[in-house]
Amino acid sequence: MPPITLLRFLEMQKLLSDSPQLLSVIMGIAQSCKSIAREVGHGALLGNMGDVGNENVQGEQQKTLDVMSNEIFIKLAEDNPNLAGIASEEMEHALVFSGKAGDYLLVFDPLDGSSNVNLNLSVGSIFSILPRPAGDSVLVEQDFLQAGTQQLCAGYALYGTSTMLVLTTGQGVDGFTLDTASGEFMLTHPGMRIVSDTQEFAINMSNQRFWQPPVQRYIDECVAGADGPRGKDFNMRWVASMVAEVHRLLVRGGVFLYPLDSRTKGKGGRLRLLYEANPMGWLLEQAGGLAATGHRRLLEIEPIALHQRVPVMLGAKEEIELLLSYHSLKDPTA
Ligand code: AFP
Repeated sequence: MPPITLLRFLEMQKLLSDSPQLLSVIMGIAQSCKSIAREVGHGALLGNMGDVGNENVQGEQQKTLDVMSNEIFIKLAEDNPNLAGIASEEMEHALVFSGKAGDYLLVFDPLDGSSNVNLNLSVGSIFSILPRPAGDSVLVEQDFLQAGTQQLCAGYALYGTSTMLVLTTGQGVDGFTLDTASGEFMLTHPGMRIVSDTQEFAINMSNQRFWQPPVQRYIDECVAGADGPRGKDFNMRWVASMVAEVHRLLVRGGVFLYPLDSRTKGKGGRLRLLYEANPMGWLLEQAGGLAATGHRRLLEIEPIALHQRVPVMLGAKEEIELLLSYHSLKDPTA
């Protein structure tokens, strides 16, 4: 089969005939991610690897490339008539384009894992397209607070050894690699599925003393390896870039955990629901995996705030189900 471009693939998914407006937003996101890939790749050459010297709404040091990536998405939204508003990790409030009658909202983390950017480790952009709520009322920030089940398209760009775009529109997960010669995203990973068996877990082990008992038990059993109850050895990875971790799950399986712990309990967790957990959670579900908080399905959470944080457990179905079973026990250590 001849190589297929992203546009041709989406046309084959009937997106063009069913909703050319949604297709134009997806293609706009792809174009924005190409621009971000270029800025990230030239960051050191253009002196853009530093911090801007202030914190973002998350209380995190904002990097120059965070701001540049955010501005690239804002430009996309300003230019695309189908986007009525956007919300970003880097902006305290949603940006509503009152003069526009667009049918879609875009929420995103413009440069996830940016604390890695000057280490030349993989970083990425995470995006999620939501429907503009029906009715002709003026769009307000509350309209962005939609459960993950409402997403129309979700995905990420991975700025790694190659630049990839991985997305779902609810018809499975497909991956595209940027051909820098043509500037086209080419279909290279059709029908990505997470393998059910796994020997790999991703968690920040330095937080172990803060974890709740169910997670302690699950990780202890993985670390116990072949001599323990799992009867096999496990490998551990932690890149501190969610996009890279999720991509690894889709390519070779495993679990990614950022659970609630005694430090983050007051804030609800570490990772953000709308533009990190929900898009990644939908991708994992579409690839045959599960996405949970420990007690419930991630995508069913009704958001109460734009930057709401949640515990995140993503990955192979059997592994997440085992974690959920430990969370349901009165004494998880039994
Ligand atoms: P940054 O975007 O601030 O680098 O945070 C990345 C992230 O949100 C997610 O991509 C990582 O999985 C997680 O944080 C890493 O958290 P720790 O730094 O606590 O390990």
